[in-house]
Amino acid sequence: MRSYNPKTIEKKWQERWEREGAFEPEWDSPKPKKYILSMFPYPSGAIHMGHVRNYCIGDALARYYRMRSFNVLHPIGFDAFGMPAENAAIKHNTHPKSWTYANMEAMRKEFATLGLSFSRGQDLATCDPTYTKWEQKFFIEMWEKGLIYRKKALLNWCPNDQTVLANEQVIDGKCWRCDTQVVQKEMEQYYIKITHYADELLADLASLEGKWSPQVLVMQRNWIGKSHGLQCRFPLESSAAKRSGIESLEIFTTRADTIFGVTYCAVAPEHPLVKALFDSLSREHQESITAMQNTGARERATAPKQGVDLGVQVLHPLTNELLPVWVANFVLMDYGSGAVMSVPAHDERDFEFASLYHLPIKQALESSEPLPCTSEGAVLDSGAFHGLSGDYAREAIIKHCESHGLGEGVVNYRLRDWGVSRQRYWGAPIPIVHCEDCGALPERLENLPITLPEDVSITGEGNPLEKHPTFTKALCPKCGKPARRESDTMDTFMESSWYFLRYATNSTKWEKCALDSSDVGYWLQVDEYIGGIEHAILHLLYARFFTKVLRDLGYHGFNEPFAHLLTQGMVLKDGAKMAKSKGNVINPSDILQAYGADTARLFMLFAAPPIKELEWNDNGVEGANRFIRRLYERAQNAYVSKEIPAIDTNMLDSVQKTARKKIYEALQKSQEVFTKRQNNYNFNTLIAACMEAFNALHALESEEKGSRDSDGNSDRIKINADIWTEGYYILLSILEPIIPHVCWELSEELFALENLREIALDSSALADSEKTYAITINGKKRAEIALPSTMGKDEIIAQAKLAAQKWLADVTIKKEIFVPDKLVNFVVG
Ligand code: ANZ
Ligand code: ZN
Repeated sequence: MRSYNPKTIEKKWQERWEREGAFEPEWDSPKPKKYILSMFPYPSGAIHMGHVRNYCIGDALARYYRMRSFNVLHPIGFDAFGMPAENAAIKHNTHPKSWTYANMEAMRKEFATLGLSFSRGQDLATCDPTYTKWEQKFFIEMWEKGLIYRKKALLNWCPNDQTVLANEQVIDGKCWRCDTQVVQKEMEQYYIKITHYADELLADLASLEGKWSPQVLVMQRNWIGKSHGLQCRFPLESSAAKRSGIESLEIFTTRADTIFGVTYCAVAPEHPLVKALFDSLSREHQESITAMQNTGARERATAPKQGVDLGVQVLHPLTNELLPVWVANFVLMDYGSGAVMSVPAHDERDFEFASLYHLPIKQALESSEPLPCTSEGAVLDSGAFHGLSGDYAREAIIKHCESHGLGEGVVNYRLRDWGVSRQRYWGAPIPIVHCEDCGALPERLENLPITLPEDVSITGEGNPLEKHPTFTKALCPKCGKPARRESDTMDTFMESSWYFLRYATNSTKWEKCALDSSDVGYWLQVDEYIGGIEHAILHLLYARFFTKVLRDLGYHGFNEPFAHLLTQGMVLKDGAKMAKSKGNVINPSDILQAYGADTARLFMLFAAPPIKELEWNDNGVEGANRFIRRLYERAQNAYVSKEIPAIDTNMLDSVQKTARKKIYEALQKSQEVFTKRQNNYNFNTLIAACMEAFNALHALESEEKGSRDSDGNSDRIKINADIWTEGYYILLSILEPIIPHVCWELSEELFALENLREIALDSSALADSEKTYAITINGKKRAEIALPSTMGKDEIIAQAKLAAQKWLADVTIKKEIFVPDKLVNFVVG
């Protein structure tokens, strides 16, 4: 018996696929298409198990649809800009570019050893100037449409290194390199108006219902965070108004119904009122406020509550009570109006703050729970709103404020505009030129791409582009005078926001255009997008947004890029996410070395449904390997007929029927899993069905041996061989998307077929060969018999009488009730 040797088999097929360019899509094809996309990787240098899982899922889908004669686009590339390359450059004294390109090469080799059927001709690296060029053009087009603006923003700044720090580089409020306390510094930044599209981004989520995971839809909705509320003015008490030059404090609340419980107001540390009163505050208070301002927004969210009494009062707009105004670290300047009306009785944060600083707490809603009570309740005020609750109360109070000129009902979004500038080297340069006379202007299109100079040394101190001797030197696009080129680069989320459109443009056109609208129109939407849940918000929101912007810029005509989204679960080891720090990493290359790609692929898809977490299990890997080995080694039982035999089902006995039925059940399962997206592609059930079918073929074998010994029935042996052969053909076609190498090897050997084809479902094979009948007498169950499903009614009733003989002996049958496939009842007297 020959033995299974994955190394030779896999190498043979991988070389052949490579040589033949086997997975290139057709362009300008009349065929129906499928666009299957796994999220592209960052070129870290080596793939991890999360990648393997991601690509095995995508590859199974791509291969399935290719077999069904779809034109399939299944591209891969690299999200190649970003900070890790700079960090590696500092650490290993290399250049980000050479580090990145070397890593991409290494990872492409790994993809090949996994047997992934990528459309290699569409492979792209986002750091390539041909990619940068078009991204810069998009930037300019958005700028000209008024979708990009500059605004001062607070950035993490290390005073020692004189450099801007990314959030990840701030550790416990200190610089990651030198441990200096980080401060917030105001600097001009570039913003894209994603808020302009907030309503559309929210509304179109409805069209993704049932197609994207519900969890992701919820996260996107919350991130956009549309809320209806009251914007309302609390007038400053007159001496305070005089001192600050500010008439009133504008607040935003979603809980206008709680307005009679306001006991103080709170403002963000950056609020104009704080600026106006700053000099009048004590030294100690000034220092506390400065410390709050120097804490990044992310840290403030989790920091303990902190506040300072501003020493001024405002008037409650409905009751005219005097209320103190505090600065509070949890009030954000960039949400609502940067100020809140505080209702400690009905809001957790206000309650905590009031308890800390001994501020009054006033219940405003009926409640049986202890305070703070955040649920709805009837308004306790004795005035016009008394007894109203929830939306009724809010509506009535908003109406009242509107009619008295105190405030108005507003819609607020949590979504902020997208800050896209980074003070980093390894990114796409922002194509803006600063002229002393003409201001900030976009580069001329003929000067694109603006490429990165390579003669820089990456030290981690500042942005090397800023200090580069020639990079910053430019000519004003308008007046032609010497001007300064922008040294900021773009957020790398820009690149990942349109790569799926670029992939869908034939790469032969990449020099000439950004996107080809007819190519993109043919391939989009992406039929299945597969990736990690960690991209549920930013990447997926930016990609949706960019798609809408490019639509409005005339590049294409659709609204949403990803028809379906599959978020895969994490790969765990010993219950924890694989991580170097935990020492529980299983290296894909070790598994490939020991077992081969088919085993790795089978394990990945068998161990858990794609959306669930997958626990690594050495026994599971062994089991997957054993199944493939048996499949390979027993292939000789399929007596080669080179053709799929036609099987006369009338000739089959029940064991044969069962074997054939199991095979067709597996085929049916495969169609359900793949085409109906059953339970988000629960490949595990389909693989289990294949294993069961394979075992049923074995049952046939032992039965055959038995019969050969006794009467040497050669017809039976011929039929068994036919069932094996047909079974193999079907199993190979079902399993090809999952374990392609061994399936191609066997199908070449057994059938000498060019291609594995999909087989039509033979529904007659699926019918049960036997039916079980309950036999009841006067409704009481007495016996059960199994009968061939081909048996007719009269025969069945005769058999039933035989089986129930002893209960029927002394009685007369008054009536026979027959329920097909289920039951025979005798009514007796
Ligand atoms: C009074 C109140 C009473 C509130 C109550 C809540 C519960 P969403 O729903 O997320 O939009 N808020 C408003 N502006 C803020 C800012 N700049 N920084 C921090 N918090 C701010 O949140 C709206 C609620 O968040 C508002 O409603 C306000 O507190 C607070 F029982 O006003 B509320
Ligand atoms: Zn100029």
